Formats: sequence, C-alpha cells, structure tokens
Amino acid sequence: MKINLKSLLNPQIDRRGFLKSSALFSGAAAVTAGLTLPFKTTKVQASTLAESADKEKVVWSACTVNCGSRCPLKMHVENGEIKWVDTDNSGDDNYGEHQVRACLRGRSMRRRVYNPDRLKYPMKRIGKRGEGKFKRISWDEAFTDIAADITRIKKEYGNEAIYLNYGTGTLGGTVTKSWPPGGSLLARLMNLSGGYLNHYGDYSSAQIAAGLSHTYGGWANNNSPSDLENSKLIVQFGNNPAETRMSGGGVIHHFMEGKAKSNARLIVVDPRYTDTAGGREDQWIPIRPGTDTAFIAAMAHVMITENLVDQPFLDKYCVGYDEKTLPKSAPAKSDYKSYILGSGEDAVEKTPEWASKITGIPADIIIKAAREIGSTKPCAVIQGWGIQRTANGEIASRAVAMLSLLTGNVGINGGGSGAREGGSSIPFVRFPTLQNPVEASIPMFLWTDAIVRGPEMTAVKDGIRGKDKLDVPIKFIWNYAGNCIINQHSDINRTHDILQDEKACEMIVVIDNHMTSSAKYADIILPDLTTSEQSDFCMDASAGNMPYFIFASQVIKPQFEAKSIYDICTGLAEKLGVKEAFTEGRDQEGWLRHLYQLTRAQDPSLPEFEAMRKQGIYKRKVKDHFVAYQDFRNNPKANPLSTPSGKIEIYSEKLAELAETWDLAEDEVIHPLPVYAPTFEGWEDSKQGNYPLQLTGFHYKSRTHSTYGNVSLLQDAAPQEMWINPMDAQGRGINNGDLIRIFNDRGELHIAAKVTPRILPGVVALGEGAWYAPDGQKIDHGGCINVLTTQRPSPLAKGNPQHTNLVDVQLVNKV
Ligand SMILES: Nc1nc2c(c(=O)[nH]1)N[C@H]1C(S)=C(S)[C@@H](COP(=O)(O)OP(=O)(O)OC[C@H]3O[C@@H](n4cnc5c(=O)[nH]c(N)nc54)[C@H](O)[C@@H]3O)O[C@H]1N2
Ligand SMILES: Nc1nc2c(c(=O)[nH]1)N[C@H]1C(S)=C(S)[C@@H](COP(=O)(O)OP(=O)(O)OC[C@H]3O[C@@H](n4cnc5c(=O)[nH]c(N)nc54)[C@H](O)[C@@H]3O)O[C@H]1N2
Ligand code: SF4
Ligand SMILES: [Mo]
Repeated sequence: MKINLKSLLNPQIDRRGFLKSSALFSGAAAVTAGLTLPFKTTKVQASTLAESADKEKVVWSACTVNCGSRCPLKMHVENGEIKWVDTDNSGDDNYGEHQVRACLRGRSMRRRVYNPDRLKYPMKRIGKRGEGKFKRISWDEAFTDIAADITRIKKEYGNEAIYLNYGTGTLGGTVTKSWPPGGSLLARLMNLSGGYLNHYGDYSSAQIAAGLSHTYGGWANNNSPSDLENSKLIVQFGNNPAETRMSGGGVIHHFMEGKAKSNARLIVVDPRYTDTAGGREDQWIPIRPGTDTAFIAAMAHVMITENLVDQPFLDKYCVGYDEKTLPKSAPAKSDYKSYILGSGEDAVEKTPEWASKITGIPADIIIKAAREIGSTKPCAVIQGWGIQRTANGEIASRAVAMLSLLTGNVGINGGGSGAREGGSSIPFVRFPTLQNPVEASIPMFLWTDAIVRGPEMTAVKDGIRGKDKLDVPIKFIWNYAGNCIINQHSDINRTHDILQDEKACEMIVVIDNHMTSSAKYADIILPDLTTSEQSDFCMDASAGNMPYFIFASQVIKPQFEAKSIYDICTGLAEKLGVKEAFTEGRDQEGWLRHLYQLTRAQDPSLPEFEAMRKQGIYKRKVKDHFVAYQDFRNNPKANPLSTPSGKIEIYSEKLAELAETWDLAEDEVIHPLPVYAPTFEGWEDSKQGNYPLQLTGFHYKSRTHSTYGNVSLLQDAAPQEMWINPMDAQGRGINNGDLIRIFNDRGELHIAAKVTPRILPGVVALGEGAWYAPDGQKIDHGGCINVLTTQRPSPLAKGNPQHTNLVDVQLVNKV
C-alpha cells in the first residue's frame, strides 16, 4: 500500500478521497508513506520487547504533549541511539481493545530528541531578553543563583511574587507533569519554600469552564464519543477532533467507530470546512466567528414556534426556560423563551432572518437545521473549545447547551449535554505536591498584567481569587514546559515590551528541551530531559470507553548535560534547605514504584510494576458508554446537580449577581441567560474600523501548539499558511501560495496564502503555534498568530479570546 503523506495530513473535501480513521492512524499507513523518516515496517511483538543484549532493543516510551490524546511509542535503539520509532501494534486491534497508534508527530519524536534546537547546558542570559544571547554555566551556579533569587524575592516581596506560569509540554506525565501548576514538582518545591502565586483556568477552556459551569454546576461533562453508536444525529460546534484529538486512542477514533455503527447524520458548524467534516459530514454550516449564540437563538425560535421543544424536560429539570421556572429573584419576562420570542427586555424577536444577518447563514438553512435537530432523537450536540476561545466564549458555551436542553437530550444514550466529549479514566495516584501557603490565584491569562499592575488587580475587576486583591506584582517566573512567555500568549509585541523592563519581572527561569522563543526571554535556562531519557507513567487524555495508561521507560541516556525535572528540583531543594522533605529519600524510580504501589493498592487488578514496564501500555475495556448526567436524569431529587438550585440553570441567579457586582466595561456582557451580545473585535466591529476581516485560529495537525513545530518534515507535510476565501483573495490580487501580510494595530506577519472555499468569506484563519520568527523590524515570518491577538480578556473568565481578532490582508509577493 502506498499512501501519499500529504493526503494523510490533508484529507480532501472530496468524499472519494476520504480516508477511514484507522487508515489515518495505522502504523502501516505511516510506515509505507514513502517518508525519509526513520520509520520501518518490522513488526515487534510485545513479548519480544524485553531489553536484550542484541544490537537493537525496543523500549516503550510515550508522547506526553498536550494534544488531548496520549500515545505509546516504541523506540528502536541501536548502540544507545534511537534509530526509528513505531507505535502500539499489540493485540488483535478489535475496537474496545484497539491499538493506540501514534500520529505522525509522535512518530517523529526522534527528531525532537536529536533536534539542533536542543538545549544542552544550563545557561545565563547575556544579551537583552529575547535576543537569545546566553553563556554556559554549571548546574551548581544555576542552582545557587536561582535559590539566591528566590530567597531575595521572598524577603523583599513575599512568596506571592513568585509565579508558576502555564506550561503544558509534559501534561501527560506523572513525575514530569507540567500542568496544572499545582500538580507539578515545582509546586512541591515551592510549597516547601513558602508557596507561590497560582493561576486558575487555562488557555484551552477558560471560558467554557467559567460559563457552562453555571448551567450544569462544576465542569460540564458530555457523553463519551463511543456513545455516538446510539445517536441518530450529531451536531459539532467548533469541534475538529480529526486534528485536535488524533491517534488511535483519541476521540476521533471513537467518533468514527460510533458513527459507523449508528450511521448518524453529521452537521458541522464551523467557519472552516475542517478535517473532521472532511467527507464525513452531511452538512457543513459555515458561520461567522463569535455568532453561534445568534444562530442557536434563531433555531430556538423555530423550535418554540413549531412546538419542537421538550416541555416536560424543561419543566422538570431546568430553571428559567419559561416564566414558570424562573427563580423568585428574577425580573418578569427574564426567561429564555421571552428572550427568544421578543417579549423580554430587548424586545427583539430572534427570528431566522434576524440571525441570518449576524451569522451569515441563510434563514432557510437555520430553519431546516432547527427542524432536524428538534425532531431527530437522540441527538448528540458536542462543542469543541474553539467556539469558547473567543471574546464572549462564556456565553457561547452556554448557548450550545441550549440545543440539548430544548430537545431534552441530556442524560440519555446517544444524546448529551452540548459540552465537550467525556470519557473514562483509570484512577492513578499522583505525585503529592503538598499545600500551597499562598492563597491568591490569578486568571492564567492575566500574568502579563500581574507584572505591570499586580497590586491594582482585584477580585471584582480582574477575577483575583483567594483574596480581594493582589499585594505585589509578579517578580519571579517559573516557566516549565511552556512556551507561553512569548509564542502561545497573546499580543507578543506587548509581552516583549513588558519583559524588556528587568526591574519589573526580575527573574525568569525556563526549563525546556529546546531553544524556543520563550526560552530566549529567560534569565536562566535549565535543559530538561525528553520523555525518551527518563521513565514515567503517562496517563491517557480523552479515551472514550477504553481508558489506558502507559509506562514510558528510559530509552537512551540523558543527552548533553540535561537533567530531569526531578533532579532539577532536588538540586534546588538542596540549596533551599528542603532536600529531605522534597525527596522523602526516594529517587525518580523510587517515586514511580511508590506511586504505582499506592495505585495498585486501590486497584489490585493492575499489572505489577515490572510487568507494566514490559508491556508498556495497559488498556481497560469499559462495557458501558459514559452518559453525562444520567443519574440526575433518572432521579433529579436524589442526584441534584451542584448548581445553586440543584437543577440545570438556563437562567443563572449567580450570573445575574456577578453582572450586577463586577466591574465591567460598557461593551462587556455577563448575563444570566445565553443571549447574543456583540463583542470587541467581533463581526459588527469589522464593518466599522480599518480591519475588515475576522481572523480565527485553530489547532493544527502540523504541531501540538508549538511543540514539534521545529520538525521540518512535519512543516513540509502540513505547511503554515493562512486560509482565505477566493472572494476575499481575488479583491486583493492574491492567488494560492502567494506571500501575504496579515496585520492589525498590534502586529504583522508574513506567510503564504491558502486560497480555499473551505472558509467563509470575510473570515481568515491561521493555525496557532507556529514558531515566532521576528526580523528585528517587528515583523514575524514564522506565521505566529499571537503577534495579532489581544491581551484584553473575556468578561467573566478573564480568559484568552485568541480566536477573536480583526485584521486586514495584503499581497506581498506573487509566487
Ligand atoms: N493564538 C492562540 N494562542 C494559543 C492558542 C490558540 O488557540 N490560539 N491555544 C492556547 C492553548 S489551548 C494552549 S493549551 C496553549 C499551549 O501553550 P503551551 O503549554 O506553551 O504549549 P506548547 O507551545 O506546546 O509549549 C510546550 C513547551 O514545552 C516544551 N516541552 C515539550 N516536552 C518537554 C519536556 O519533556 N520537558 C520540558 N521541560 N519541556 C518540554 C516544548 O518545547 C514547548 O516549549 O497555547 C495557547 N495559545
Ligand atoms: N494537532 C493538534 N491537536 C491539538 C492541539 C494542537 O495544538 N495540535 N492542541 C490541543 C489543545 S491544548 C487543545 S485546548 C485542543 C483545542 O481544541 P479546540 O479548541 O476544539 O480546537 P480549535 O482548533 O481551536 O477550535 C476548533 C474549531 O473551532 C472553530 N471555531 C473557531 N471559532 C469559532 C466560532 O466562533 N464558532 C464555531 N462554530 N467554530 C469556531 C475553528 O475553526 C476550529 O475548527 O486541541 C488539542 N489538540
Ligand atoms: S501528538 Fe498526540 S496524537 Fe500525536 S503521538 Fe503525540 S500524544 Fe499521540
Ligand atoms: Mo489547550
């Protein structure tokens, strides 16, 4: 079988070109793709995996990046060097016990381990922040300097000035786990040394976590994707698992298997024709970014006026659908139905014609979709996180759930809640990181603000938690396995300016494998081991109904002078006088054995430690699909939700209270109902200012954020380019492949254009995570979207609206 690599990574719109997911992820497909990658076709049985004295040995490792999946890698080693990489090919591959096959990124791990960008030694900055000029220092000097700085900053400002920045590069590890910050070894180290300023929320899901939690109480769950085998209709909002949940263990595999069994129809709502649509969809509904709430309101209008709503469900389980179930504190006519029918406060009827103008979706399509969703049961409504990584993402996330509520699909097989896919996992005892004595916590997105104006930041204006306001600005940043100092945080040029002031944030320590753009802003760089150079337990991420975990064993010796995070923290603990408390007398292997022993004590059916090391991956078949809120559905009195009312809150009293008490700008909306509200840099704004195009971002198969971004083979297979509709391109004289400039008041980048009808006119799109490559004139040539994004946070979560941007585009050069 000969498969073209480009077709693997770029499934065609054409149904004939459609590839089944198992082919996409099959080892055979990748190894015969005619790559120059070090892939081979040799089959290695699990039983032969034991370390042997032979020239070649095969060791189980893993890919632990934050892509929403988690994959075992089988590293083929000769004379201490990784020669090639393959993946899980054990068992008979029946669905439910299927092979967890890595995607092409994981399979190129060798190219990250031996990358020319690899950090080799501890280094100290000698140029300006960002210049990338460093000198080599010893580990002892690095530890001594860092410990001295921690001690000084603690004394001058207190522990609240020491911040653990967001970083998800090793999210999947146990010892190496980099996020949440409180789960990392740095947290353990700092907690033994007086604590640190924490953050809450994440760049992934801040808005949905803050928004949809008011509907369902706590983190909103959804059915496992395997349960799609019971669905008749699937509606995906801003969700692209074919790129964002790749691999044999990921959501896309369960999604494909489930859909194949049920033959459910599929509607994809997205400004882009995604790879998930890619021939699988029955209908693609392109939509203007940030306008889903209007589309949903209009569908609600159709469902209400055509009697398609599940009134008994809404009466029994929900608060505030109509006036009957409004809480006492709510004003008259403040229910959802009144809002839709135009008898509420704004007196606007949310008709399909009204929504059509806002969303760009023709009214007849809105009507047809509403009828289909309203009359096809069970219907699974699922949202990705693209829709909520926007300026009003909190509200948008709540709006999507309305479709599941209006149709009574919550808590049943084949239905769902409208949240992101759920799944099951195997409970695993985590590294104990101890209690943080510092109670203050900031929204993760506002760390740059906390450097500039920390003491001005309050609970009601900036969402500070744990106290009413911050007392000190951030003075020290730990940045472990993260590229959010620059590449992944919004408005790179603003961040650059903030970090130029060495009296503001006084110390930045970056712990990474590669010389990233963030590392270039470090005062001290510490080179970490890759997963291949150490042992760790690695947990699955979104595993449908087949949870698993991986024992990644050390494959090769540490490269250069790199040290593991465990040894780095131990070295620092010694300087800070807390070594014994930190290690408890164990080394990394000792901790792995200890944590696994505790895990096995709670679940003796798990294999023993050495057996686990040998078999690499442990999978568990779960018979039943996970159905979110099933207990609540079956008996709401006995199993109330954790919302204030115990019910599903369409009208949230808590949000009404926050809307009253929080300090908001005029154009910021917190509302008890999921109402449509225009936002800054939204579609309405595009009609007024200098920037007529909405720029939306997406997570790209070429990389996991920025990780793997320096593997040239992957860059070639799925190049960085900006999507633009032929209508927008024509007016600007742009043809496919031409070099263009994308710009707004915050920045400018130059990149090739992909002229394609796969995107709605008026909207352009760029994959996030490309490596920032400035030319000294503030123009980026790497295609890093964050030179264009804003640091203005969303109203409720104070989260990153990184998919909400206005830009213009011009031709630079013809190809
Ligand atoms: N504009 C825009 N920006 C975005 C997003 C967007 O959609 N649009 N998405 C946001 C989201 S959802 C997220 S989660 C963030 C992700 O942002 P980050 O968490 O910063 O993710 P990465 O860019 O992958 O950076 C991970 C870093 O970890 C390093 N790393 C990998 N493996 C190891 C290891 O073993 N040890 C160490 N020490 N380091 C390692 C990598 O080299 C890399 O520098 O980006 C956010 N930024
Ligand atoms: N290959 C790969 N996989 C990844 C990652 C990666 O970087 N690379 N990152 C991982 C991480 S940390 C995360 S958080 C997830 C991110 O997962 P998501 O947030 O779900 O992924 P995105 O690609 O940002 O957004 C999904 C889709 O939303 C669409 N979209 C954007 N704005 C709107 C809107 O207003 N309305 C609608 N209806 N659609 C909209 C985008 O076009 C995109 O196709 O992916 C994970 N998986
Ligand atoms: S990037 Fe994700 S899907 Fe690809 S190999 Fe790594 S864990 Fe698996
Ligand atoms: Mo994320």
